Amino acid sequence: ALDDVPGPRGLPVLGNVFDVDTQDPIGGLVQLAEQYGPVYRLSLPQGSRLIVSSAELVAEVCDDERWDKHVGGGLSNIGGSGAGLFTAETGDPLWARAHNILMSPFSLPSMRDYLPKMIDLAEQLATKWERVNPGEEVDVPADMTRLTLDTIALCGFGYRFNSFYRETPHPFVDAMVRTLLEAQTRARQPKIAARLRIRAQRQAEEDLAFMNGLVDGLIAERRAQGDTADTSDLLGRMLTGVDSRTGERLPDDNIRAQCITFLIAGHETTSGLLSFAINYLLKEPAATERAKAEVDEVLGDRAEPTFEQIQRMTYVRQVLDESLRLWPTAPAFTRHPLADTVLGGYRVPAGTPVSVLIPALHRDPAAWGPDADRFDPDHMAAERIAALPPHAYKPFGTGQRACIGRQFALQEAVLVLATLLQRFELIDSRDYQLRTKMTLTVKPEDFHIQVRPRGRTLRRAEVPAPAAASAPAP
Ligand code: FDE
Repeated sequence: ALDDVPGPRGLPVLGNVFDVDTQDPIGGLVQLAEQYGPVYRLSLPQGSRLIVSSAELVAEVCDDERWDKHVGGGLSNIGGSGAGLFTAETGDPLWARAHNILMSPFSLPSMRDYLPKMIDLAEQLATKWERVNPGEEVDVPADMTRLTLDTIALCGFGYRFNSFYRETPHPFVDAMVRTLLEAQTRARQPKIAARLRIRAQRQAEEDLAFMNGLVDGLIAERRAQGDTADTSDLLGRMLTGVDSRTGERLPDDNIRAQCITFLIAGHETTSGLLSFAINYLLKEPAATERAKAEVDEVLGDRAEPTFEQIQRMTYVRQVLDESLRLWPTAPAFTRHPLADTVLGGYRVPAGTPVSVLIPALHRDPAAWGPDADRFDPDHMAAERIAALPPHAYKPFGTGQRACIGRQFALQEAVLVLATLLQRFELIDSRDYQLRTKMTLTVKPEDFHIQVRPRGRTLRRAEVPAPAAASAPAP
């Protein structure tokens, strides 16, 4: 039974809350995995939860026939915003409808449509870094967050947060972060305490109303544009898309929930990915040289990479894949068995939450070799990946509930990392020692570098001459 699963012995009532380091919850959970093994149990105020980290056990819980995503913890507390893809139950008909409508706009071929917009934001970042005076530093995670938030909003629904022109976050971002932190706080508290958080509750309602209002405004504007409205971005595709199985469309309040979901799911994770990758490159000059050589060979002196060029930068992609191995920025996902089952020799009742602790899974020497803890993009070479046990690498979750934004995040990240390598020397001016911080997702903390332009002149795509200049008016 569950009680037999090893794990820290909790105090009555409080369970293991104090065994989980709240400053560095993921590091704490990884340590417990080293101590208790590939499956262990935490007793939390909400009940028991298992934590698994071996490829063998992860393969079990990834079986969509017998297991499903467990929507719980902080997520289910995001009250009111309806259920976007991330927070919906798999059995919710709106999850399936939205999933079917959104699969195509998030597929690899669709990434071509978003590339010009992604380039727009990559150029804003590069321009900012070009204008830094020698000796001044840039705040890597802060700028990556500006970049990724603005990118998903522009590609998603044609909105510009203009984060590179602001010192402090856009009010939408403040509202979003407060909403998510409040949801996490509530998840950690007994129900009574949550009910007493009246001020926080009022703030949460205001925040939600503000976020909904902004997105509703964008939807109303699109509808008002009628036939002339952009149908190529995510919002356009949601407003016009029908579920091919049922012929149904998405209701407006669900479209709104999806927009907010993309902002939340798409920006912190991708920002962390780019920040970790830069951290690792600073510490591995050989990998940096190889990545730079590839970028120079594929892009030469051409700004604005094409879709095909992005596909060809496979070593840059390996750098990112390897960063996601050592620091998957969404570091866990949770499943439950549909019926009573056996996992690792223990009986597990239906519905028990079982979390996959991805950083521990990704550092298993049985799968990755004796240097599993080392950053080496060769770990991600195609032939190494092909030889891995199934389910040994899961940075984007699993099965039908896997990350729908995977292609989006990877195209954006390859584009941005390549742009930076093409144009800058990245200088580890503080001899940065990686420290992570978990807010909504994991990111390097207090990470500043210097950048020095490589001083090359780049060719830009030819802009056709304006018609008036070539054809004088009659
Ligand atoms: C999802 C996701 C996941 C799973 C979770 C669970 O299972 O719970 C994961 C792990 C992830 N995701 C991860 C990631 C990383 C990165 C970099 C990302 N991600 C990115 C992105 C972007 C975008 C836009 C997104 N992303 C989105 C999303 C969504 C919507 C989702 C949900 C899906 C379903 O249907 O469920 C996810 N994502 Fe991610």
